[in-house]
Amino acid sequence: SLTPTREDKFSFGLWTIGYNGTDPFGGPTRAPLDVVEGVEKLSELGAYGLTFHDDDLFAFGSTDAERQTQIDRLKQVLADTGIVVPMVTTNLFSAPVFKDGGFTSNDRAVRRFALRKVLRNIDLAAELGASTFVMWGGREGAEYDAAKDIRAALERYREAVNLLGQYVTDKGYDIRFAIEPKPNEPRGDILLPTVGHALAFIETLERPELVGVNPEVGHEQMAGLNFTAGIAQALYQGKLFHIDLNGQRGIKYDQDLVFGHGDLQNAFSLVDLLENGGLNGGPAYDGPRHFDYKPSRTEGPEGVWDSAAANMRTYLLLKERAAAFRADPEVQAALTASRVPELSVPTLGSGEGYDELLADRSAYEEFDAEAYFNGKGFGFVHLQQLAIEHLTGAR
Ligand code: GLT
Ligand code: MN
Ligand code: MN
Ligand code: MN
Repeated sequence: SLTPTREDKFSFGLWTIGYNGTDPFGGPTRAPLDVVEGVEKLSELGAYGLTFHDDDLFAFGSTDAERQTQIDRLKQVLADTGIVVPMVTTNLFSAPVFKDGGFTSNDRAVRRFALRKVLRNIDLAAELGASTFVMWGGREGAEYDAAKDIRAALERYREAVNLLGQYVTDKGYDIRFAIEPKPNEPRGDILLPTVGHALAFIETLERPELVGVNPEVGHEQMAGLNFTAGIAQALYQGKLFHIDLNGQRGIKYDQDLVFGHGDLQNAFSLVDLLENGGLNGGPAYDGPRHFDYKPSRTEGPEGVWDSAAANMRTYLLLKERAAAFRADPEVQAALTASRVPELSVPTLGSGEGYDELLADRSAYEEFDAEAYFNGKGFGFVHLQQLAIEHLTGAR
């Protein structure tokens, strides 16, 4: 069905529906959104979850009493609506003190303050039952090569994440961390710029099992990368702890469009992967379908809710189209003709090593590569056209 339900696990950042339209060139186009109204609206639209930064809920510099009032108001509306908080994250980028980063600022006092801010917010995440803690390090980076010792910065990043892993372990919190890569913006270059960089970094940690990735569609596409392929690798490595869905059109500033309003073909293959798993099997994703988009600056308040609904509807449309794609016998035949299933067959036979391979004359001495190839193609274009026909509803 194209009507979102709680089972679809759609969640939204409070900063997404609450985005007031401010950009580097001009001020807000919309009034501030109150969290209670936001949660009520999401609930009406069929979402199941709300996520937030500390500073989305209570302004940076709030007193303890102000902070508690907002937490209580959130808890009440969660109880009233049944909306859950699957993920929480910390703002280490808006306050001017973080202009050179939080965990990796050259200024040690800032790094210590950043850690305290995160520890406090992890306690809140645990209190609200969140199981994922996202770390987007948008200010962790530099504009100038002379400004940052990258190896020292990575060492401080590592020190910070190790400390957080120690903390949740000692506290017995059921929380895992998800690093969100982004190549640039607001920094000229951001540390851990892509999914691949983050996956490599995670393996250097003291508790790698506690840390995965939260890839965002637009962030990988800003780096010219194929988002679906990056997600497939994250799934392959058991590291897709969370996901930020949105739309991006090419290599430019972070657009944060509605999901599917950017590269629609890649959105189709992404939903197919998340819902149906790999073409040859392999796990699908069962976490929150989290939208991290910005309602366009041209929109009034109704446009905020139109766009929130559009994210979910586009996802569900693509889910229907992907199911039809998989179920189509012609697609199945095309996949076989393209030898897609054959990639699951190990290259060596069981018990075979290099000795046996070297002894197999049919693999080399008697393998006539030209005769074998004989001009034959893989038929990928036909297969892709079938995908397009399903995507456009022609089949
Ligand atoms: C910020 C960023 C997003 C991150 C959020 C989590 S904050 O809006 O642009 O991509 O997911 O910190
Ligand atoms: Mn973005
Ligand atoms: Mn963003
Ligand atoms: Mn994001």
